[in-house]
Amino acid sequence: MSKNEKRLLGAAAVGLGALGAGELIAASRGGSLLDEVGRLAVDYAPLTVVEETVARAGRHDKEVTRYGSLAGAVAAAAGLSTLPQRLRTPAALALGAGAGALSARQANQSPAALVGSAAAAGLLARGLRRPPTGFAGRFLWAAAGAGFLAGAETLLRRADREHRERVRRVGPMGAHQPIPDDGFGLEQGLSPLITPATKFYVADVNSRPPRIDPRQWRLAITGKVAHALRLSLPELAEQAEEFDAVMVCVHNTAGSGRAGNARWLGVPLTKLFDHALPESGATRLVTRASDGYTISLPLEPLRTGEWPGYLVIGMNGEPLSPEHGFPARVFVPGIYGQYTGAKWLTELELADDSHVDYWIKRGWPQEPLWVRPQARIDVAATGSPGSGKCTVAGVAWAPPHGVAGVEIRIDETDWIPVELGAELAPAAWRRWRTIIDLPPGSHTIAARVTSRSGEVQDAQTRPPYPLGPGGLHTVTVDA
Ligand SMILES: Nc1nc2c(c(=O)[nH]1)N[C@H]1C(S)=C(S)[C@@H](COP(=O)(O)O)O[C@H]1N2
Ligand SMILES: [Mo]
Repeated sequence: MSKNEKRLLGAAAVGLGALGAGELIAASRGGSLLDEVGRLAVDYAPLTVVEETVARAGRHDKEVTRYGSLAGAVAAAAGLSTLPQRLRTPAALALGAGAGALSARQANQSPAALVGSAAAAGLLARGLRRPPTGFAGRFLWAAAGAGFLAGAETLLRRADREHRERVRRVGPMGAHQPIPDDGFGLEQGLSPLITPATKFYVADVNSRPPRIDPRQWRLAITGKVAHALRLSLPELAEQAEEFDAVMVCVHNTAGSGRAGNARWLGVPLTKLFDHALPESGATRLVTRASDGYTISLPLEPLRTGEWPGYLVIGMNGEPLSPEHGFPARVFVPGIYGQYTGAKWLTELELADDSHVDYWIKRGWPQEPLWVRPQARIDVAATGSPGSGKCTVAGVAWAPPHGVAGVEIRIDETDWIPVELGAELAPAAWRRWRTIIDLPPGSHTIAARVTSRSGEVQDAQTRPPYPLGPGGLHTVTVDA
């Protein structure tokens, strides 16, 4: 190893040690330096990088962000060691201060992470004055760092577990009626009619869900209203009703799993407006969350009920889980998750059109995007060898109007309609199935849905950005 390489490796070890120490200090106060760095990466990465990561990482995007941040921070530390010695200390401190200042701009920046980053920067500056060149020195820094990181992770998991317990103690949220049967039962491999919260996709800009204390929490309704309101969770629960709807991420390309169907408990937004009385200058409903995320929706269609929006506080008979936005979120069935309203809601602000949202700043269109109808093939299973029979089944959605029909096509021939399960609600997903005869050999099967408003699923493959994904889910089977 050359001297240079040794120095770089030594600096990387120092970086790991300093980061680990900072993370442990942050974690002991319930925060995380790495989560904060990950969040900065999400907030400041160019849109193309975000899109590419989401497309490639799929449902592992959070792990990718977390370990990517770790690698990035260690590489940055190693990079600092290439500076002349007298610049290293100020550069390390500037790095820590810069990261701290950027994350302090977040609404929910945790003082814990600031304390942790100050400690990490100080330690980094010290260690970089003379990075270890021998194996033992490097090993010591790196092993300490890894140990600290593992300790921090244990503390954070424990805090998350305790929070989950606190959420559970809030008690049931919903009528706990039995979920109606759509006539399909539990078909092997087919998605259930209602997606359990633990299987429901999670999409947000954070590494870990914020922990919000339900006893302290109040939903504030503010801005251009005659009556500003502050409502507790029990007060909201009194006015809530259940509804069934599919939630879909704008990144759900054909066949992927960023969609889930749930029985939600929510207060119709029209009821909240009746109490708060928006003033004439109010044109947008801004949903603000404790993670600094905001998304706004035009007020008029929500106020008239043309778009039936809800302040949601329950999912499948339980409080929202921490991942899915405990204690409250806004959801307008039929609008993509990114536009439908914030999880971990703190405030509903009635504002004018000057407000600019999180994703709009990043280049997404200003107005809400509506979910494009999609059919997904969950099962394409051939029967016993040579039987020629193949069961094809899946789910399809076309909120808010509902699914009128689903068809499949084998090897680019004609579209054939399939059997539909009973409809839970027009905004919910609907299951479908059929058994087809296939000659021996390899075949491709595609599915498409038609909405009750007459919209046929777009067959043209398109990326999620900028208007939502297009294309058909297609699978290959061997008969
Ligand atoms: N506060 C907050 N709300 C948010 C987001 C977020 O990053 N922060 N992500 C949105 C996106 S992109 C989607 S797809 C849905 C996902 O909700 P889920 O994780 O419960 O499936 O939440 C939306 N609400
Ligand atoms: Mo999303």
